[in-house]
Amino acid sequence: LRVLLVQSKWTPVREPLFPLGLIYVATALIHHKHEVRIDDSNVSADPVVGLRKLVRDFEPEVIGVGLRNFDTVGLRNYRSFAPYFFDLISALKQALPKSRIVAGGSGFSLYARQLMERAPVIDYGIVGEGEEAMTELLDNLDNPESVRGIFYRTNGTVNFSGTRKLLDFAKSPAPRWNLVDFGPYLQYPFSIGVQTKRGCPFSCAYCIYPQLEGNVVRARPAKVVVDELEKLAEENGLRTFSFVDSVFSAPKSYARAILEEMLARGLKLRWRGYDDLRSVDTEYIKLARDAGCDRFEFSPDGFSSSALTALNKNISEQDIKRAYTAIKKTEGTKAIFNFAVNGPGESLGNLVGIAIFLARLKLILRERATLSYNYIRIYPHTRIHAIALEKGLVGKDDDLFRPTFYNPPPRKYFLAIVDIIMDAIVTPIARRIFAALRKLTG
Ligand code: B12
Ligand code: SF4
Repeated sequence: LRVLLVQSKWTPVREPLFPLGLIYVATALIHHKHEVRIDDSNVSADPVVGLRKLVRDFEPEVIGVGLRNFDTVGLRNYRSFAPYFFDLISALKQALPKSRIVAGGSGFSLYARQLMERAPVIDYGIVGEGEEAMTELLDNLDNPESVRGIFYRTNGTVNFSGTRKLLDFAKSPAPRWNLVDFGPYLQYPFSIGVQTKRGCPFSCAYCIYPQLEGNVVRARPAKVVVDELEKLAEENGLRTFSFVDSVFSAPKSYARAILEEMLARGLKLRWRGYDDLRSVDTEYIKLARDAGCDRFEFSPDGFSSSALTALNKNISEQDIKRAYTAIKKTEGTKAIFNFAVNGPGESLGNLVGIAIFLARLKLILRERATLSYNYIRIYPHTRIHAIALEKGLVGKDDDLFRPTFYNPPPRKYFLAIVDIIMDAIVTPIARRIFAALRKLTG
């Protein structure tokens, strides 16, 4: 079949990202003899006109639309990208009414039923990994119920065919990178993603990554990953990239194997990825820095032991301090620390503790540390959802399609004032102080 895969739009609110998910799906489809084209609305000057022309010329029988970013997640400066998605699928259906529309991607997977119910132009929805589900669906367009992992319609009702087994990612073929022109993405540092493994074995209370990728780690051989990086650098001009694993540095032995191989081959690449606080010590930080890590990213989320326990983080305050000390001691490193405020197990005293720790961190590491805080998003079927239900913070009929955050009163009122003060006064003053310090110290 002729299949067009399109990435829904989120620019200019966020920068474009290389459509890695679409590349993986396309690779599987090409392997099964389908003819595939990819279009990313985020890098087109005029996505609607460009797509109309592509649809007219290529006449796809199936159009797969990827919704990666449903929204910006956080409560602060919240933006939804769903309107772009609804406009895009309607325009595509209008341009070629006889084509079948299949939706997929992480943003779609989180709200698959709700999106299917709100947008009748979507014929089928794929939840989670798309490679095998999409391949099987194309062979069974008239009996989608026989394919696992599919939302489909019968007489106007949305049905789900059941959860499917995870893909054997370790054996999946190398992505067909050249289906997409690297040119537009090379201008945006770290916008090209490389995936070493799928799955996260941890179960933090708010997190949906194990829902999206499973909780069993499925890793590709380290050598194969580094071969891919080397090839991308030589043939496609890759200079910076992101490891898009749910957590890059766990398991540590696997991350080390990749980093050591990168160093042994002398790859001069800069990269970013998410880190596991348990695995980080000075030795690991040095290795990652030498292998090109541009910035470490930690998400302790809580700080006190009561908050860390309630969030099921399985880390301690000591782990956070060890990571901070390792960064401090290792020259040429930068790190971002993400915290959640007003989560379960949090008290006003704890919040003051976080504020003192962060102030110290910033004063000592200065521009090497970026601090970020947000509120916990309640996604369906997570432990935080169960806690919020138990505490009466969400109703049992609330499908959470409208973004909902764990932010109970009375602290929510206090924090709303802190947010305003931070945005209007503290952040601009801190920026000026750091700019002045930068001038003074050259
Ligand atoms: C790594 C990552 C990042 C990195 C990306 C680096 C890079 N260069 O790519 C960084 C840190 C920059 C990032 C930023 C953001 N991210 Co992010 N990110 C991820 C993460 C961990 C992995 C994404 C990934 O590339 N996976 C690997 C690819 C291969 O998988 P995939 O895209 O899911 O594709 C598979 C399936 O979804 C499916 N599929 C995909 N497309 C399609 C299309 C069709 C038709 C079909 C059938 C199937 C299909 O098949 C693919 C192969 O199996 C996910 C969480 C997760 N574990 O999935 C969040 C995630 C995708 N991010 C998310 C968001 C929101 C963001 C931000 C908007 C956050 C913000 N506040 O700014 C920004 C947007 C940045 C931007 N410029 O667009 C959300 C999206 C859900 C939502 N609520 O919208 C997620 C799910 C995390 C979350 N917090 O909920 N992110
Ligand atoms: S927050 Fe990170 S470590 Fe925890 S479950 Fe999610 S991906 Fe895994």
